[in-house]
Amino acid sequence: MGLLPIILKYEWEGLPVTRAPNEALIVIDVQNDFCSGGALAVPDGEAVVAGINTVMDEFSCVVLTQDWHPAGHSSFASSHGGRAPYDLIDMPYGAQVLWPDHCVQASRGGAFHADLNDARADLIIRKGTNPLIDSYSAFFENDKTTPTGLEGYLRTRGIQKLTMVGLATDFCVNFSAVDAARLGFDVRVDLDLCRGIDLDGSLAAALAGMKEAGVQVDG
Ligand code: VGL
Ligand code: ZN
Repeated sequence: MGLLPIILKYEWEGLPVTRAPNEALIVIDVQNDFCSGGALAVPDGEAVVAGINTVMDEFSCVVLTQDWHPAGHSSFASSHGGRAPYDLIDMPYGAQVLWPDHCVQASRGGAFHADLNDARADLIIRKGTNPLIDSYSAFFENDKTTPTGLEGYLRTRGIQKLTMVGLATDFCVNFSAVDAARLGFDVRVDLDLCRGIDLDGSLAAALAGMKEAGVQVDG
């Protein structure tokens, strides 16, 4: 028999807030480049910010991820002569979509949306920092083997249940959710607080793939 979950009650600005201690909110890539006016703008991307800030109060642990590429990253079309954004190429680790330059380390585009409550973050995990490998997932780079360290962080905190929100539904949210489910976490994706890119049916494929992997997809 497992341990009974303990619910902690907090008072915050006079409001009682219930936070389950073994649950984390994983906020994927709510960065300027994925919002309106950004280099890789996800339609309506900034619409998720207010709701994400609100829902943070329900979680004892909040993790933010940040796409964080060095200039000249191998996922950028501009790094491959004769290639255009959204072309597909073969990389040593498999197929890779080429993107406009985005989320370059320390650029304005790589910063979190100004209204995101990043002060609430317990952990900020940066990914896509290896110049040669992209990283959609918050858990593994696109080679599917190099870990980011997030799994160890969550396990050592005793966290088993994850809710994922953010950008983009069909890329970084999808890869993160599927990896988390495969690692044995209980994973929920709240679609109200996600927005997608939808390249050639990628959104429908992602929704089907997440459900297939055992992710609870709702909202
Ligand atoms: C993402 C494409 C490239 C994402 C990141 O956050 O979904 N998509 N880099
Ligand atoms: Zn990226």
